Amino acid sequence: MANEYSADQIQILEGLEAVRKRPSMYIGSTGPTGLHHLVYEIIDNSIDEAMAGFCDLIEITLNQDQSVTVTDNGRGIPVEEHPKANVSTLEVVMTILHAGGKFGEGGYKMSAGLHGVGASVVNALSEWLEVHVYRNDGHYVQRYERGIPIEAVKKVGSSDKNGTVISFKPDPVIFTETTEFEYDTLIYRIRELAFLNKGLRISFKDLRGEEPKERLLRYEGGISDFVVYLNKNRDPLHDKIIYIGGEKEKVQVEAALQYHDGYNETLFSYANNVNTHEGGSHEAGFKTALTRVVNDYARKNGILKDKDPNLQGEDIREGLTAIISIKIEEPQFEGQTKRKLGNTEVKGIVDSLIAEEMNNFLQENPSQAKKIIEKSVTASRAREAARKARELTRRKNALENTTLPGKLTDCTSKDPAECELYLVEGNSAGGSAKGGRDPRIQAILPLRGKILNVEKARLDRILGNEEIKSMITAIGCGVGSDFDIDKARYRKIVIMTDADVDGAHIRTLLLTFFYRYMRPLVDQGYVYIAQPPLFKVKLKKDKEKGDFYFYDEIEMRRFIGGYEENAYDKPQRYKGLGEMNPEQLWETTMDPENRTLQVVELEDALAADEIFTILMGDKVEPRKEFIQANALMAKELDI
Ligand code: 0RA
Repeated sequence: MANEYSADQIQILEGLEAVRKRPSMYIGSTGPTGLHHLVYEIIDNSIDEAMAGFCDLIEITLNQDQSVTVTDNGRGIPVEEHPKANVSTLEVVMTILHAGGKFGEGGYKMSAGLHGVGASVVNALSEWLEVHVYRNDGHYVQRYERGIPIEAVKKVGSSDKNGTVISFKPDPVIFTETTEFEYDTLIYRIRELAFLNKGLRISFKDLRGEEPKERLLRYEGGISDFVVYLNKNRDPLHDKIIYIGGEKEKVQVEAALQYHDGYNETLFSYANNVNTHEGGSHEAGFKTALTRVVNDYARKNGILKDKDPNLQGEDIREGLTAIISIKIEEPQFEGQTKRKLGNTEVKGIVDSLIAEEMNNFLQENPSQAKKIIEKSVTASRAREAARKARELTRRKNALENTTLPGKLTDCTSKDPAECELYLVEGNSAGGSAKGGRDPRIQAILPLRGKILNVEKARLDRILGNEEIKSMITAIGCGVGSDFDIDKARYRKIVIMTDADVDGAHIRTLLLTFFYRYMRPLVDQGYVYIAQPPLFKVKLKKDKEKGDFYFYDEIEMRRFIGGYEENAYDKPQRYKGLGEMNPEQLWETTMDPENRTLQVVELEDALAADEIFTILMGDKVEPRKEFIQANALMAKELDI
């Protein structure tokens, strides 16, 4: 060996280099989202082992040194010499790209992970990573630094248990923004995995704070428990969760559903534990089956008469909370965010399973069937009313020959890729924004007062609201099922509200609206939140004379701490955007060269749904609890 690298080692080094050079290609980003993907990637391997039936406990621990440990009681990654590579299979799995599951014998389901890139990518992006394998009565270890093995796999003792323990510390050289894991982000995904894998125990420990936190998640009811969880702040129309499960042509299908008395549809679909929020063949199969079966039942039982038109899918899904989860050997993920299931054969499989079971349910539970169908009929009437209302405005608009709302100050460019729409709270701030903007690419739409709470209203009422109407016409992509993102007139939609309680409230209302009715805008990162400064400090003294802006109090105090007290005027706290003149607003908040915009990321649909139903729904108790549990937010939100 001496100083020469073998062909295998060269392959490893080249692979590592590729990953470290372009980490985003493998994990999406090097921001917080990418950082958390590292953990999901490692957990997914253990989940695969559980899906194969060899593991029933996974433990995830956030350690004090910012590393994380994932333990499972599966078979243990094979440590025996790899038939081709001359080294331990463990080393191959941990160092060669895409080597994850190919080395097992059958049954081992790969690529539960979205990126499906495997442990070697996590290894390459970690300052260090250590694996312990318990298998064949032995305890084996290997350690790596930035993906490179420090020594060969070593047996360090004997053991009577089986399993794999992987600890790693993300490399700060790669994750320059942050290497700190967020408890809330991780617990949502972990809970989701526990729901999706019935009976699996997943423990989550956080040892970083003064008081260690620990939770054990295990749902014997699987996705039925998931529906109970999602509906806990809603009022169900029927007690029993409808559960459907079956397998056909090696595709496992599960669905759970329950109606509530609200108006929103909450449908989460999964393929191999990946949230397919762009939908796909499983979702299509589910929807067609549900629509057909409910219509057939309604006709046979005289609820729909011959002359009545069919109920539409969206009517039947009003107030529906449903999970559909399928497991398939070779999932094809497509779409803009690779979150759409492509496997065409799945549609028919899901359709036939759902149709049969759903039909049985309706036959066996006539009183629940009646409630569900009555609700759909009401929804259908409301939809018809909304359609008429929309038609009327369209006609009116055509007459007046102004399709765009009068309050909109549009930009001159017509290229959506460079256009930005600022949704601004109140007229006075709207005035400053108009004066300060770049009129070529920045449009301003002032919103007066509070917009309607869309969580509590049906689409027809929502569409009657002036503020919402003007927003929809300005953006140009329609709404709800008519929504078409390709018609967006702006690529950035920026919410600019005051940094106070009312501002936070309006922001939440707008986000709820986008989330519920213009979801692709959020999924594709079109929605932003402007970050106006909170403080201004004016330095009086000679050289450094001028205005300085700060976005939080700590930053501002640190700054004035560096000066004599008489060197500056009393710091000014901006209570509203209206207090800033156009130049100041431009300089601090709107100038693309200087501003910071926060992109709204709701990758976690589960978390978003929960927060919106709590904050915007009817029930007061959960809202109080939420606010108490999130004391910091309570200062911001007036609800
Ligand atoms: C390949 C083959 C076998 C197990 C595994 C991979 C495996 C990988 C991971 C990753 C985390 N935990 C894991 N547990 C198991 C099966 C080898 C055999 O036949 O025993």
